[in-house]
Amino acid sequence: MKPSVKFIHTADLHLGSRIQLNKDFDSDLDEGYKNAVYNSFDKIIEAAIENDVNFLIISGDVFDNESRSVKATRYFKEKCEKLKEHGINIYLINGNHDPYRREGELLQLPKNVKICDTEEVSTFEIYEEGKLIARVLGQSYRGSSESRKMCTFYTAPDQSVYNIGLLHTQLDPNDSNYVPVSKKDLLDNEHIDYWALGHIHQNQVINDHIPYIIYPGIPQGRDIGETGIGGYYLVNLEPENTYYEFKKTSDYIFERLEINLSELNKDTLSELIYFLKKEIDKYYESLDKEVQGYIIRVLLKGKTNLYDMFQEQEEEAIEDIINNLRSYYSGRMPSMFINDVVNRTSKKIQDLDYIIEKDPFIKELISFMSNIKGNEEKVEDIKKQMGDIWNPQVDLENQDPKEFQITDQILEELFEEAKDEIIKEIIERRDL
Ligand SMILES: [Mn+2]
Repeated sequence: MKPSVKFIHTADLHLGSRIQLNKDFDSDLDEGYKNAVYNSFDKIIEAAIENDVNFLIISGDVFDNESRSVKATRYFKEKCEKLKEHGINIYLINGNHDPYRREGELLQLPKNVKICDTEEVSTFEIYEEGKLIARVLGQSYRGSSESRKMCTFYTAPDQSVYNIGLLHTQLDPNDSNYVPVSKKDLLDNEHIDYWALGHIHQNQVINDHIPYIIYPGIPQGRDIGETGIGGYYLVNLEPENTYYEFKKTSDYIFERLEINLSELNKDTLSELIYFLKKEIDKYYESLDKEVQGYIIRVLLKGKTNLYDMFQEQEEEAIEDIINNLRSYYSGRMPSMFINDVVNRTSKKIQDLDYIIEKDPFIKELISFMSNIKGNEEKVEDIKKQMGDIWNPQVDLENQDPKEFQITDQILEELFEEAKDEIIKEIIERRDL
């Protein structure tokens, strides 16, 4: 029977980066935001010691930058030294953000840090009390992109112990930037029992039995593109009692909150703000209170009488809403920071249902547009014509909030908006 092995699997620490907010960090009050990325790694180190794990795995992107920040490197070194005192080794691969440095690391890292090679797969044998209990295999990025299909070369001499493979990949066989492999490629490799993946910043379990395929995600999200709670996996591989648990680490959580204004039959900004506070209060009550705070993007949606007001002075109106909400939510525990408010509302057309019903042309137009939505070829055509700022390739690691990525949901919304706009124009120009 294989010996049991217990370890922590993390990835994408991005040390040296920090939370990005839609404001300047100005006071001691912001210390929490400044240190959150470091704090999340502290929690991982504490957990490794408390759980007395056999080792810690980091599947790439320890550092945010190829050049490494001195502060981040110093910090990482100290934390690794702490694990060394407890006899815990760290096995890591370099990812696309912190590829191998020819000139060496900035600081000499302690001996318990084992970095996988770039030119071939490194295999580390893990011993406890003189007995082999597991193997860790991995290969590092040479540069900020990596087109080698590395997982093919992960071969273990035998299956007498669990073999754990570290890989930094987007898990997309067509993406040659971040190791082009598919889930099937990983399943087909019979040598590996647990694929410890890194690169995608959302935690996800791709395969929940041998071979396990798991992304731990980023321990602390840094912008509105990295929503949800961050953490790591505590893993215990054992013939009769295998388990893996997601453990939370983020102090701050980014979330998007959609608020539909269709039900708000009011016309003034003050009534809107009152309504938003009520909606956000309800949302706040529903949140997990075991964190330092929340950073929220408020998305205004739906058909509203306030549409014209937004058309005329969107920038000032949004600024006014943000200022009001920020002061209303200041001083709470957990904290609640309104990062931004995005207006995606559309115009309310009076008696629209009646008009559609009575107007054969508009009725025909709507049915024509619904048919397009169901036609894959036409949808692909439309995607191509949307222009360069729209990125049809969704980058799962860095969902840049400033870049437009065409997900199915966004495309659906665009169709709806386009439909509304066309109908609105027709009706207004006819002067109905
Ligand atoms: Mn990363």
